[in-house]
Amino acid sequence: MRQHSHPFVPYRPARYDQAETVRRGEDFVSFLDRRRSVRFFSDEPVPRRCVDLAITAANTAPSGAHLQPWKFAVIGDAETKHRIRVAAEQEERVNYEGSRIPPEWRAALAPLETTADKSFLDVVPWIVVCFAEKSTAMPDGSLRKNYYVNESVGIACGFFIAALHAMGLSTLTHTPNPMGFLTRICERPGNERPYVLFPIGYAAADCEVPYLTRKSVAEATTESPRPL
Ligand code: IYR
Repeated sequence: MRQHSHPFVPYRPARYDQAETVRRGEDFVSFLDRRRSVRFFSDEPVPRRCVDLAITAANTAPSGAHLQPWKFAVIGDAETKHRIRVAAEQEERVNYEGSRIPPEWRAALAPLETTADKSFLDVVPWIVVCFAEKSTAMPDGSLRKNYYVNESVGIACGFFIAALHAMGLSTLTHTPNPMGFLTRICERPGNERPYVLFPIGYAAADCEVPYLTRKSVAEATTESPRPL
């Protein structure tokens, strides 16, 4: 028997035969491959429960020392959504019309046809802002340092995005930088940094997305050791 200094419990993840293992992988890939980032949303209401479920999915993510260094600010009222839109568009106008986006970056974005117009922030039923906690305020008032914050929060956001997709909802990984306005509007403390903003809703009936293809497994793979 292993000896532990902290509580451990048995863990028996589902096991499938090889054919079933592959089949399930293929199903999961085809599910994920149907997800697209959306910029044209319907104003149709979405139950708050769906937002809570996406956050609960994010909470299942692995994190550095299991410190779960994230907080999700949920915004559903029209006035706050509008304040976020106005502030985001103000920053994005500087990005697009000023020189904060250098030419090379601008060229990379061109196929997406993104602009400073963020009207979807008024349209969607929900906006969720993920904050990364560099440290976490403990009940005794002390600050606990967190580890691998970016990695942890990035993975949690991936789970969040996948959960929305599973519910038939759409989102956009939106970063209207600099995002300090989100700290103020969401009234978050200084140990939290705005990480990503997610508009959430159903895709508009006439939604379009840029044509794109995804990297093949060969393009995304290198063999180690490299074959001769
Ligand atoms: N944050 C800006 C610019 C932007 C940057 C990247 I990288 C994108 O993939 C898309 C947009 C905006 O949201 O418009």
